[in-house]
Amino acid sequence: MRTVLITGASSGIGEACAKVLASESRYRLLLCARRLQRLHEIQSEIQELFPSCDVFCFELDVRDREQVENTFANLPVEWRDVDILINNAGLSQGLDPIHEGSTGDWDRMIDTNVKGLLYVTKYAVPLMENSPAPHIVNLGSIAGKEVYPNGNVYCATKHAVDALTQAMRIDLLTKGIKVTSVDPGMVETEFSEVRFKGDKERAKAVYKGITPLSGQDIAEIISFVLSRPAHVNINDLLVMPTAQATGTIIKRDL
Ligand code: NDP
Ligand code: 8X3
Repeated sequence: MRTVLITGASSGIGEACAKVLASESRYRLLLCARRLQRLHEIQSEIQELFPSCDVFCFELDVRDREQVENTFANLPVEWRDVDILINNAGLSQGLDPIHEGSTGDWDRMIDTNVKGLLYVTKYAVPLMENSPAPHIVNLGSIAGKEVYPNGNVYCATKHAVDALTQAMRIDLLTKGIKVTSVDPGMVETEFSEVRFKGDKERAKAVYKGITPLSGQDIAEIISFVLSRPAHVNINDLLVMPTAQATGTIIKRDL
């Protein structure tokens, strides 16, 4: 059994990863996010479908450095060895030109997507010391490869994730930790609702006239990445809906 720690497991890609990996009977799951109630609901669904899958849920705000350090140091003793970290927690806030952007939005994105990922990685790597096959998967984005209009700070955070993935691959090489970046284009999750602060209509319009990726699509790719033999690492995997050529060139059937 390999133990997988998934951040941001309460919805979207993180939730789908939990469910896909649970279905494979070779993983036990450490699930965290801020919404503990949602995690417990997901845990119940998983345990109904896959009763032999061990799941432990805990509340975590990745922006809170002390909470990350203390929570990881005080995990139940049977959960202190981690094989796989999926650095998935992340968000976008707003879509405004840079001179009109909200500094609060900028702080939330930088604190979550960059500093949160750093805190989680720093305090999770020691939990991977005993793993025979340690692996970190970071959720990057097409926004970490290109910049699109009004995407400014979100794109900057995902470019930072791209740089950190490369840096981790170098720094963690001697520890034998594989590091992979999975970089999706448009995936229909709660992402756009969060970006547009609960405006469901605006969020829905983002995916109008295309078949976007689903959390399940990304989870299946992550499952494939994790199942490669010991000598194979997928460094970077960019995946788009067929209808999306670049961050902004999209063919919509309207
Ligand atoms: P969702 O909004 O559906 O899920 C985001 C998850 O991140 C939630 O579980 C949320 O949990 C968690 N999260 C947000 N802030 C925090 C925090 N401070 N501490 C802990 N957990 C947090 O979006 P996605 O599933 O789409 O996003 C997952 C990742 O994929 C993100 O990193 C995103 O940038 C990336 N991505 C998404 C794409 C898309 O088009 N959807 C494309 C490319 C990359 P909670 O609110 O309970 O804390
Ligand atoms: C999320 C995808 O295109 O909104 O990272 O940047 S996009």
